[in-house]
Amino acid sequence: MNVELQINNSANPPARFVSWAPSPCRIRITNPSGATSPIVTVRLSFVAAGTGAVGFRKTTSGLFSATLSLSVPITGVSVPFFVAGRFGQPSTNNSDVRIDAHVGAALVGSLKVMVRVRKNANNLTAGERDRLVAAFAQLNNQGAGRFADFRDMHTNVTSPQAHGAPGFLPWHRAYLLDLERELQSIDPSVALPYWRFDQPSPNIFTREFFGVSDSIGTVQFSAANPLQFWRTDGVPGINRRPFFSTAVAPPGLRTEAQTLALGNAYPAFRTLEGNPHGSAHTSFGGFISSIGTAARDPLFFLLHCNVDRLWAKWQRQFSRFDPAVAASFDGAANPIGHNLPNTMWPWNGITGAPRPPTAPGGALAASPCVSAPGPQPRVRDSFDYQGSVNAVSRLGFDYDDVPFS
Ligand SMILES: [Cu+2]
Repeated sequence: MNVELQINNSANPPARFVSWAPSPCRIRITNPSGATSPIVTVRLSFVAAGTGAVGFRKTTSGLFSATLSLSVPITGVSVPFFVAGRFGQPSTNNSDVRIDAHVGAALVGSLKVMVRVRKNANNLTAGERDRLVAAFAQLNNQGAGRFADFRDMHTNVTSPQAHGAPGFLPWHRAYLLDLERELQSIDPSVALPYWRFDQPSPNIFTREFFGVSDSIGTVQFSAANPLQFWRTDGVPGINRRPFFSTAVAPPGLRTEAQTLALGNAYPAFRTLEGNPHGSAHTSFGGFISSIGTAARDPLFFLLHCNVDRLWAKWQRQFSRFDPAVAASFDGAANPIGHNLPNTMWPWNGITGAPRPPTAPGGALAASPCVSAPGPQPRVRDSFDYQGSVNAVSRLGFDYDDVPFS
């Protein structure tokens, strides 16, 4: 007997990535030989080859468990189930969890998955760190790669699409997701990590990772670090001048607890755009210190990943995943691109005032694992990132310290 397991309802190996949010999966019998009844009991379990661990459940609610028995008809009809990463036990390497299907003592199917979530960049393994910088460097490709589109999405001209209004958080969530999917198309084991700018993060500011600034702000890398070839706007290298000791956190930033205490309605929480977000940017001189050049520094994406994580934590704390709940957003009449039903530039391809004159990069990258937010996301499509309000809204990422709601 043989079964086929599909993760994220796909037979495609690139779809074999899970996070804390449940992945819809299915199983069917492809070869019924040896079956003694029209319905076979198949038992799912997993074997950990590394740090990753998963759980199973049969229905859209209820607890996950380490094993699951399913009644599967020999006709070949698919039976649904769900897999999720076990919170606190993400993978460090691709395919480090093997899911097995047994009928009695016989192994009838098996495949490998990764519990892939966004982690604190300060705590990555050397392997995770090296794969991330390699993917970033390849996306940049010494200035000739697709990274140029991401740089061009975030400039002084395009700034009103993304800043100073309620769409700040939804826009940057889509922006990070688009970049992360491009990194994953280079190396699917990579997830964008975050820089917890309210905590010391000495391991980020090393020559092996995001570099060490010299006295004039030129970022220095080790001989093995491919970020040494980084190039943007036709100019080699990164200029970044920390105004703080990189052994500690920058002073004067709201802590995570203070940020989450800004208020339970979005208009209050959104003031994080100034502090800690803006304060984290201006804790440096150089590219990352101003909107027009910030995206020339790859560290920018780790800074923003933490801003997005703070939003995710706030959403969880106050149940603000549903854009239809008033306090989840600021429903006033906002500029174009900052209202829930508005499509977001540049993915909508719209050019000409009040949108910017160009729309770099085309549609938002598709994922092998999830269908949302679609190629031309609206502001409202950024909210329900775990699909906890509506499963089809799941965006396919999670944070190591933000459980599924
Ligand atoms: Cu920005």
